[in-house]
Amino acid sequence: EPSPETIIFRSRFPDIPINSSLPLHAYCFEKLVEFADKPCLIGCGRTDPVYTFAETHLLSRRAAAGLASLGVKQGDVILLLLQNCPEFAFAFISVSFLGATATTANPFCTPAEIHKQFKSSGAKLVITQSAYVHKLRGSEDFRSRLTAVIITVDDPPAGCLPFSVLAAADETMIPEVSINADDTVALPFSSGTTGLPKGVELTHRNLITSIAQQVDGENPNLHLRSRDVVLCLLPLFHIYSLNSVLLCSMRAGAAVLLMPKFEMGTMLGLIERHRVTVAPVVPPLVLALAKNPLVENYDLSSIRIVISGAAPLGKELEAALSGRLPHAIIGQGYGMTEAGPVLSMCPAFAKRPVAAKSGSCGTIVRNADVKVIDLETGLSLCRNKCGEICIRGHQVMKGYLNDPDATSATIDVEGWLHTGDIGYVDDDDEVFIVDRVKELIKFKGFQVMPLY
Ligand code: AYL
Repeated sequence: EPSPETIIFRSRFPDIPINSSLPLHAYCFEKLVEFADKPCLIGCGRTDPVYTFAETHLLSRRAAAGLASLGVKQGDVILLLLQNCPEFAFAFISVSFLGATATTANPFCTPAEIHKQFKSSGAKLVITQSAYVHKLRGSEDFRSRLTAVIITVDDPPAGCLPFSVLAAADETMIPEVSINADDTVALPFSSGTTGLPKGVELTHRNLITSIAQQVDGENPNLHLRSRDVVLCLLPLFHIYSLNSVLLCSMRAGAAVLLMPKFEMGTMLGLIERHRVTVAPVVPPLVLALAKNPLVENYDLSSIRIVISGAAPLGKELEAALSGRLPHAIIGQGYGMTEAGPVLSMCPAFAKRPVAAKSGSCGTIVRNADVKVIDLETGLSLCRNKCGEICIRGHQVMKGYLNDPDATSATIDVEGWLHTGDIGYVDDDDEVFIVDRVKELIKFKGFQVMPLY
């Protein structure tokens, strides 16, 4: 009996050429000459330091040379345990230069959770803040790993090195490495559809493809311009912010405003002061922006795009925020760490915008296939029928680190990533999520590590 044809859905925008043979840092800074003197990173603190694209590139190269002088080699893993700060960006890009891998962890995790990630990722070196060093040293096992160096971005406690050892290195001393597009550059942790947190191997090719699917081409799905100021409030240790905020902005020449933690008044003041134009958020932040009376005291008229992702956004909430920000386009992105992460994005964010329906997660990203399968039979379903969403493309993770069983349970032999999300694709190629079959625990849009 011949098996029925698979029903495949595509973006409502045409495919684009994507050159994913570059290393990630080279792709992100491909237009360095054009953007050199433009702001790339804006820190916040007493002074709001600004780093241009040229300075960001230089400090990342110095960090790469500094890490190399501390013994970090191609293929090594370093752990970033940081709130949002410019050093996060320097360190992440430096890892790409070295052909190494960055595993990113939430500094609010417990010492046991952090230790578990440290161990299973095989990290050799940690970049963190002095306030979190006790979380690393609390563990007996960590102490016994003599190779682990700890660097802090602020004043280092005894036995740790300051970030200035990296920032002061000679950028011409970066070792020459030959980076393969399928080498892992980022290793975020996710529970996926099955059980405990696992390292998600995202390669240079995966991330370049995902960034390109969002911001490249003559009609980018997410149109970031070099005069945009993008709010980076969501934590960079999570792939949503790392990819869609930091890396997409770098590629597009936009400035990123880095906020280390959420505080409503501080955020509103920064949006007003820096004329933030793009605000990537999660639904609880949409709620705060829509309902908090403090908002009335600030001028938020610079915001032209609000992206909500990582959890469902109710129609009423979307409408409430729209009432408060009448000039802004409010829409959703739908992602999953393992999917590189973006599966769909609001078409109203495009350079040539197309209105999206309220409640939709946007159109499928370009250069990717989506199918919706029946949970019982596994057969693909037609439009407007609910089933499990599956995606295929070069943005999908290489696999779970050292876990071939979990990988093959998530990515099938034909390359389809099974999301564990239930939804459908409508007549206009818009994706709607209605439910979840996996046991992923989310709080305020972010995964909660289950107890081991
Ligand atoms: P993870 N609506 C409903 N559920 C969502 C949405 C959404 N818009 N986005 C994500 N989810 C759920 O790995 C869904 O269950 O990555 C999905 O399988 O922490 C799960 O969250 C994945 O959780 C963007 C926009 C990234 C969003 C993201 C989300 C990354 C969340 C980049 O541009």
